[in-house]
Amino acid sequence: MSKRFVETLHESYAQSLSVDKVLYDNASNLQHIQVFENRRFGRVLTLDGVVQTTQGDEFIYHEMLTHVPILAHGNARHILIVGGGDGGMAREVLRHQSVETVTMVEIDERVIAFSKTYLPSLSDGAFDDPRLNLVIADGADFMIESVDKFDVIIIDSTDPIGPGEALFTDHFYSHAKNSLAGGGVMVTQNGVPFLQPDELRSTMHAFQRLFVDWGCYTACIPTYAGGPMAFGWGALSPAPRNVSVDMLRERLTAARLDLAYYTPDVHKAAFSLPRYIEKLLP
Ligand code: AG3
Repeated sequence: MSKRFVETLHESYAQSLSVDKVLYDNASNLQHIQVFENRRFGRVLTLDGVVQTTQGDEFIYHEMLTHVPILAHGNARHILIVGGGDGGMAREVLRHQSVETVTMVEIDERVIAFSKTYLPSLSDGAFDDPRLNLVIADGADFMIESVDKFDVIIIDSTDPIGPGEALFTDHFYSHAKNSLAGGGVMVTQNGVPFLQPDELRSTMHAFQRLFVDWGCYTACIPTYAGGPMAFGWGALSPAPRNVSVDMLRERLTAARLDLAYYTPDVHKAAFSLPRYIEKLLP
C-alpha cells in the first residue's frame, strides 16, 4: 500500500490521501508545512497535519470566498485578506479589474515563499500584481492597529487551533468590523459545521451582536471533508445579501470572469441552509 497522509483535525473522523510524492516537508517554528502530490487532487498543502488546499478543489473555496462578497457588494475597490499565504485568494480577488488595492496580511512568510515555489498555480502571478500590498504580521494585531477601511474583508484562516485561533475571537471580529467601509462585507472560513458545530455557533453569536446583516452560506469542498463548509457573512447593510440574481448576472458579465464554480444561482442558493446548520445560528 502506498504511503498515506491521515489528517489529524477531528477526533472521531479522518480522511486519508495517498502521498504519491513528497515535495516539501519542513517544521518551521510556527507551523509544520508539507506539500505532496496526490493522483486525484494534484498538489496538496498541509499545515500541522490539516489539509489547507489542493490544486484539484481549491477553486471552490477561493471562488466562494471572493466572488460572493465582491459581486454582492457591487463596488468593492479596497479588499483585505487575512491569511491566504498560498496566494489563491489574492489571485481570485485580483481577477476583478475594478479592485484597486488588495492588502494581504499573512503571519508566516514561509507559507508565501514555498507556495510560490511548490504551488505556483495557486497565486498564478498574484504576488507580482502592483495592486497587492503584502504585510507579514499577525492578523489580529494588524486589525487593531490599522486605520484603513476596506469594502470587503476576507478571513482565509486555518482552523481555530494554533496561530489561527486569534482569528475566531469576538475581539478580532469587532476590530475587523471597525475596519469595514460603509456598505462593507466581511466573510470568514468557518469550518465544516457537521464536525465543527461550535466553531460556527460562536462566530454567529459574535456576528449577531456586531452586524446589521449576519449569517452564513455554504459550499462543499471535497478535501474539507464532512459535509458542506460554512462561510460567515457579516455586513453593515442588508443590501449586499439582498442583491437580485439578475443584478449578480449583470455584474458578473461586466467583470468578464470565466469561473469554474461560482454562478449567480449558486451564489443565491448558497445562503439556503439545511436545518441542522440553521439550528446552530442564534
Ligand atoms: N484555509 C482553510 C482550511 C480549513 C480546513 N478546515 C477543515 N477542513 N475543517 C484554506 C487556505 C486556502 N487559501
